[in-house]
Amino acid sequence: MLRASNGRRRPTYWAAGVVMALATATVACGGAAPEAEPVEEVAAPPVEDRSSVTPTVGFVSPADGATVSSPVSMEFIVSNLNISPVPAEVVTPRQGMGHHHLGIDTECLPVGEAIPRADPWVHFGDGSQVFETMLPPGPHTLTLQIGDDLHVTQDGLCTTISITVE
Ligand SMILES: [Cu+2]
Repeated sequence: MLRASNGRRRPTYWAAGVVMALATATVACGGAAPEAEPVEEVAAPPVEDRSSVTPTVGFVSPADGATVSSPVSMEFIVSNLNISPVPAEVVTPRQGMGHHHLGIDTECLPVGEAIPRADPWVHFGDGSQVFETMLPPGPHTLTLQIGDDLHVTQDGLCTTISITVE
């Protein structure tokens, strides 16, 4: 029996390398609304009850009516309020946060007004509570007023003292 070896090559069947594209596409079936992301409950900052806790601002020094020498050293204090540097970007002022403003020879501004960034006002947007400045001899009025992150004056947060520089 003669084997057919007449050079006829047997066809080689290569397994077709079919790459099955995994159907990762979870086809969005029309009508099926995407599941809503679970909303994390964020506790709202506690609203300060000002009926029992009233924020105040004042001078630690100099004392009202004091006679001092120049340069005049000042120290500010608040209670029931957080003194904080102003954030780089402010959209909404943070509740219960503020910074000092010193008005030299001027009175308290009305509530809800933006404190000017100009004389006679000095902003302490870095959150500092001490200051030293030269003042000419004679009587002076020093006004300390809190502004929020947008430098807007707040109800009840202003005080004025009188000093004499010798
Ligand atoms: Cu300010």
